[in-house]
Amino acid sequence: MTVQNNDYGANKIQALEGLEAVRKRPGMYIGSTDIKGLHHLVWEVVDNSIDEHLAGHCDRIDMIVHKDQSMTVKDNGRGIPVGLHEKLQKSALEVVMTVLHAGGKFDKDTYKVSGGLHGVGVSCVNALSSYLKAEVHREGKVFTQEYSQGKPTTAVLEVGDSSDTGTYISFKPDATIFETTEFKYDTLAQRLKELAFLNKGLYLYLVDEREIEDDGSFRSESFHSEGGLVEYVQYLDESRTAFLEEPIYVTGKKDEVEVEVAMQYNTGYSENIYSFVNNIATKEGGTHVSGFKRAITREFSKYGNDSGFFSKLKFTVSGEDFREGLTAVVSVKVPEPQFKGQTKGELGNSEVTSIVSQCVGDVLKHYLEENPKKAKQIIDKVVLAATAREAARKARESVQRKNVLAGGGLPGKLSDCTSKDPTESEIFLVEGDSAGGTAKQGRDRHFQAILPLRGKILNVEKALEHKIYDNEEIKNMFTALGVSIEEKDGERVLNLDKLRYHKIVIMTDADVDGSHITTLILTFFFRYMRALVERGHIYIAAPPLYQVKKGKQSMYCWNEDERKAAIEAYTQGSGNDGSVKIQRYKGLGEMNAEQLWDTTMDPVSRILRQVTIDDAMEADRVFSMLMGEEVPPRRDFIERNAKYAKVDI
Ligand code: 0RA
Repeated sequence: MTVQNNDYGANKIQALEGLEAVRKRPGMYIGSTDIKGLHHLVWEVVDNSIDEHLAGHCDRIDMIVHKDQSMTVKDNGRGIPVGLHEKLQKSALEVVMTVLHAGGKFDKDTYKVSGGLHGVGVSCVNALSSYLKAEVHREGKVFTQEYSQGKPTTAVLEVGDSSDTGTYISFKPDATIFETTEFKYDTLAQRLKELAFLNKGLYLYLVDEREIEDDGSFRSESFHSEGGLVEYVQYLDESRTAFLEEPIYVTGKKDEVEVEVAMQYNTGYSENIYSFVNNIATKEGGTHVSGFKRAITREFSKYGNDSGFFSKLKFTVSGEDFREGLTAVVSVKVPEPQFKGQTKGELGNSEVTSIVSQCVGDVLKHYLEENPKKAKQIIDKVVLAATAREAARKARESVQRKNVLAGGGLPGKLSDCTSKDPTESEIFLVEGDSAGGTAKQGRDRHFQAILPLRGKILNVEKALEHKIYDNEEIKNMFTALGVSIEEKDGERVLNLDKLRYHKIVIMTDADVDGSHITTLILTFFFRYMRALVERGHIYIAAPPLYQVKKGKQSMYCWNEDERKAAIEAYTQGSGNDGSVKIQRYKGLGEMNAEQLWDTTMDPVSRILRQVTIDDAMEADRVFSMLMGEEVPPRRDFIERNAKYAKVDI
């Protein structure tokens, strides 16, 4: 019999609790060392400043990206305490910056995130930075301390006087740890925008000293929202037509759980619920979203039944009928959140369901009583949704039945692979028959299938669900992929049990039309096959933009820098670039089968980008903006993005 020696484990953990542990296994603390992990450093610092805001001591945060890829985050909070930490006989500042998990020991009254990856403390950022400087304005003075890889290189120094308070953290991520150290403006801006909506009243500023505007100033943006979640919902729906004059707004608090919700109905058909726990997005929802849905179903059902609006219906109204054309943001603050699910993006605390349900239910009940006209309009819309769902079910079942009667055959246009093992099989969704033909010749038929998609795929923004099953291309996609939509407890679910390929690759031309088609296909996946995106089955192929040739040598290039480097490499020595030929690929059709295989399809040399739910969500937003009825936001979007857009619109 073996006896587990628990003491050994505990001691070992103790010994590893220094910042060395963070450097040894960075992934355990910040998730990864790729571009995502890099930005995680920023959010770790900003989280601390946001905590100061939540505690009522900070209304401004500045973020500055410097030319050398270092970053400064400034806040006007209380400033990290600098006094002596009795037990460790060091300045509290040094303790916060150099001892793992020390930050939380000082502050009370704020919502700390114990699950997920946030909340590991600013000392982790210090450990993973080749250089860090903390500057504290407090008690009328300015104090600084500098570090390298988490170790102090100076004492805590008093360097001057100050009439305000705050904390400035400047850090340079350690290039020996991170795969890339280049911060992305769009990633920073997008999250700051979200944080502004989630924390009304807070001023957030972003300055990027790496990019100079035409007038000589740095690229910069500010983010602020007085309306908070109400403005967030209005922003999310800016290209849709609102149903209610103002979004319905809910706030409440029970047992230390804070609830804040804004919701609006629009004339569209999709359901968009965005949820957050302690300012962190919960992509997979969880108990707070369940509570929200429960309240909607309960209150509207009761109202619809009591007022007799549902009495003539020949079928039942389901939960999702109440959420058609609903856009909502559900934000909760939970003292000790538990995160579940594959990506830890789902709230697990069971007590939160009834708290949210009660808060939202109270407000909804009141709203329906006070606004009978609006209530009737919403109920009419729900009845329409239920009717449409019934029609969609019939259309879907008819298509599925016809397919079974026809022998359950695969689409004629599909060139299937020979392998029957979904885990090794791939399907390329290719724009146009001619590129489809080239792909068919170029592929490895053992594991690669080709489905050409012809013409404009149905504009899913305006189509009612039952109409999409009339569309050949869409029917082909369902049958080729082997997925089906089924109903369980009145909710539509995507059945992936018979999924025929684990990699679904969208392959379009590297031009404007191609990127539109990609947006269109992504929008379709986002709305009707979301589970495929969530499980990471969707990819985008990246064909090269150029081939640079000299004699028998050639190089494929995916961007301008590579093109310049290739020309440089071929002209060196000869001083004669006349023999160098550059071919610009605009379409897949310009490559022959062998070239397409080498550059875009061969698993050894190709570049595939896995589509995240964020990408799909953004595609959906861009798509509804470009296709939607409201023209001004579309024009505004194009103008705002024209300068920085990577694809021109
Ligand atoms: C510990 C205690 C207090 C504030 C902070 C840390 C603090 C940390 C960071 C990190 C970035 N900005 C920050 N601002 C504050 C409370 C201080 C007090 O009670 O005065």
